Amino acid sequence: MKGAVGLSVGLFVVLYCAVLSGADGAKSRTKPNIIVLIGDDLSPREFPSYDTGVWSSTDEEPTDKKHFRAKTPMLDKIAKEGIFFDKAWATPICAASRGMLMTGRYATITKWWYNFDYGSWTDGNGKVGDIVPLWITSPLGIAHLATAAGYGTFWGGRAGMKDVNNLDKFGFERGIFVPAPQEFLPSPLSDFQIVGAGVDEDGNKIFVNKDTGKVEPGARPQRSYTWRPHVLLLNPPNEDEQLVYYPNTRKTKQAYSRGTFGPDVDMEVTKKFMETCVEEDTPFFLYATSRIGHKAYDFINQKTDTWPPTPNLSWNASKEKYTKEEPVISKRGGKYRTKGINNGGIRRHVEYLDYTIWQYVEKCKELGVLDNTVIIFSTDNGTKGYGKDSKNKQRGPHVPMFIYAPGMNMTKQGRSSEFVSFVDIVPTVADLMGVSYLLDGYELHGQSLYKYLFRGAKKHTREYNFSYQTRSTGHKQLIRGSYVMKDGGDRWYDVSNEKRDLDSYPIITNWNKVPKELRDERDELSKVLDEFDVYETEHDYDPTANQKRKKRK
Ligand SMILES: *[C@@H]1O[C@H](CO)[C@@H](O)[C@H](O)[C@H]1NC(C)=O
Ligand SMILES: *[C@@H]1O[C@H](CO)[C@@H](O)[C@H](O)[C@H]1NC(C)=O
Ligand SMILES: *[C@@H]1O[C@H](CO)[C@@H](O)[C@H](O)[C@H]1NC(C)=O
Ligand SMILES: *[C@@H]1O[C@H](CO)[C@@H](O)[C@H](O)[C@H]1NC(C)=O
Ligand SMILES: CC(=O)N[C@H]1CO[C@H](CO)[C@@H](O)[C@@H]1O
Repeated sequence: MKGAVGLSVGLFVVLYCAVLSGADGAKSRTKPNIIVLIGDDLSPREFPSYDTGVWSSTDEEPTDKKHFRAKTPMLDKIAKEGIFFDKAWATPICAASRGMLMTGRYATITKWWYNFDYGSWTDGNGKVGDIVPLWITSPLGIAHLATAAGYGTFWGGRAGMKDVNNLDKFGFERGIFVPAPQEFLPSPLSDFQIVGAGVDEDGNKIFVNKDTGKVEPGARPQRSYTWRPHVLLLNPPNEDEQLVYYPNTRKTKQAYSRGTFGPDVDMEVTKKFMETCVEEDTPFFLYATSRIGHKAYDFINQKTDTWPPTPNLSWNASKEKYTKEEPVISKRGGKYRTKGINNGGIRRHVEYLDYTIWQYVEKCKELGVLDNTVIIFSTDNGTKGYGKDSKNKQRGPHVPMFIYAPGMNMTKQGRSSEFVSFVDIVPTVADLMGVSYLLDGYELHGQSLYKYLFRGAKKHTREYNFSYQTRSTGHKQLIRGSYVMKDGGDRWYDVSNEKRDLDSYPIITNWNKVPKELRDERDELSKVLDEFDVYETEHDYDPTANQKRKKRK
């Protein structure tokens, strides 16, 4: 395992060392394996289990046409045998959501307010950075807890941490990043790329597709994360470097081609890690941050801002088995010929996530650990372009969430209308791993789902859901309670009756005409908004903050 983290805050060095040498460091097979899979930019309505009656067509417009609807046999099964939440909230944007998920804290502490809006910081040497790293604001992250609990930790997919030189500081033992963050030098391997090639006569920047040699009008620099992907491995076995480009072995080099699909590479490396953990009798924690669902440049059809093709899948219902076609992509005269792949679109991405979950389940079965594994599936924020205004109602922060733990006696099944937030994941996982005591005196915003999911508690204790939206145009807070919801446009809605589409809530214009409980809840929620309305005063990171937090309790 790679070593401890050099933290700038004295107290936390002490805490962290205590954690690493803690009593729970012992390996134990009784601890459940945990898989957290996060899809990218997909709203609940894209998942048939939610039965919203409406979903996205390929061109982002809402539709009820079956042709555009994803088929998700695995998630349909999980929705029945496990649990799925219809009021799960993240934030309207990926970096802020990932910050919440990895720390259990809101942006008031993480300082990860928005994709282009982070707190700045001063390190021990007085140097100021523009983006304070999460491992500074929140030194006890999800992987630190897992490591302390004796888990093997793996991070697969998209890092998105703005901190590529310090990926080790997040506490993961191994990882695979598809693609490597843009800040990295282009891979020396011939992955698909669009690169700058100087300027034209009028001084406009020219971009060239390296594979076709063609100039791409309106393009910007791109590295592929789907076909022939740009991949980095974190601490791969038998390598000295911390970050190594994939493919890195004779076998993987031979197999690497235009028909290599990023999520498949990701899965292959992840499965090896699962095998190693089981062989070593170590429980595993997988944090899989897929880019599936994110719109991108489609190198095969040379289209910008689309959901690129995926390998064809077919499902055999009686065998509960997916079969994937082996894709072949060849080039003739600047055009690609393909076999075994579809035309892309959002539904194909949702289906590939379903296939991904099926693969985890199958691998766990094969390794004999499925009855001791918890799978949590969600996404980072709503579908891109949904309403073309992520300030609109809950479209930004509202995400699907499924939890499946066959063999662990979940005391709840089916659809749940309890509130659940991304900040609840850290305390839930800590309970499952048996290390929640490490969080004593450490300020968290999340509340564990453990008693609700596994001990028969009637309700999850969260009374409302809260989220941020910040942009250069101003700081917005979104909140939803049992009766009312405020969106990023400062509009209030009556949400006392859930709508089938999870969206068409009536706006409240006259508070005198609504029942008293709505007004009362508005007043309660307004107090919470005030309490967290510290964007102006607590935007940046204060190096003494963690010490103060520790002392408070
Ligand atoms: C599914 O699997 C069963 C059992 O092996 C087989 O009989 C059936 O033909 C398969 N169905 C399809 C559609 O391939
Ligand atoms: C794979 O997808 C392509 C494009 O959608 C389609 O033409 C082909 O028939 C598919 N193959 C299978 C086996 O579904
Ligand atoms: C989700 O985040 C992406 C950026 O990652 C953004 O483009 C998209 O509009 C967001 N979706 C919603 C509904 O806010
Ligand atoms: C689940 O419940 C069964 C039957 O009540 C029991 O035998 C088993 O030990 C329980 N498993 C766990 C992990 O609690
Ligand atoms: C239900 C819920 O999330 N309650 C929390 C709301 O926020 C306050 C302030 O952080 C907490 O004290 C509550 O536990």
